[in-house]
Amino acid sequence: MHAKSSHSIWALATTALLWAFTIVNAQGTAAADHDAHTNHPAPPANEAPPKAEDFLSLSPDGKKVRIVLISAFNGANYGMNFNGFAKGQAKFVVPLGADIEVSFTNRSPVPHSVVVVERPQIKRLQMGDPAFEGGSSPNPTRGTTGSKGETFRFKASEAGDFAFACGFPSHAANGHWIALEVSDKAKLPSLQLGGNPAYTPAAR
Ligand SMILES: [Cu+2]
Repeated sequence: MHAKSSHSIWALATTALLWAFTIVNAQGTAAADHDAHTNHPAPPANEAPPKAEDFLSLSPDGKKVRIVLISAFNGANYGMNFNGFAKGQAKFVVPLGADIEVSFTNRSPVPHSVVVVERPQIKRLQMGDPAFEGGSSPNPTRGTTGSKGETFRFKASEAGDFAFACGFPSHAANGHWIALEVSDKAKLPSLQLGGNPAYTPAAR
């Protein structure tokens, strides 16, 4: 009797433990799913192909280069893209000395930002200070999830190979960057998207 009773208690305890484990496990799975969803959100509904003329223009007096950068433009590279491109597969060229105005928006709930850096910086986990004074969105390390947009301006005062990189830690190293060349030969800015011919806006 005594032995049987203790066996029953043991069986009950085991059952209770199994229940607890099942519940915890179910919650753990739900949490993991939630994390995966947060880290890799479904591609935004916008699957229209990117058009270069939407991202590059000249001010009416032709003196200012206007650049539009949109993070998570589509699902490319898990949303870690600018205008649908990652890993340097889009390239802006701007003339040396040009005044640049960048309008940045992020379509994702995952924070992103923009920092202009020298090309080798993209391999780092932290982007550090911008290569040109003013050349980043506010708080690039924290990034933004706001859809209202952020504007910043800088002068392309040195020729060379640069990048528009995301300043959120580890994003650039994971491909969240596109190329920026400051050219002492180019007279007009241009933008090449993937394998398409480079687009040059007409001076108006
Ligand atoms: Cu990013």
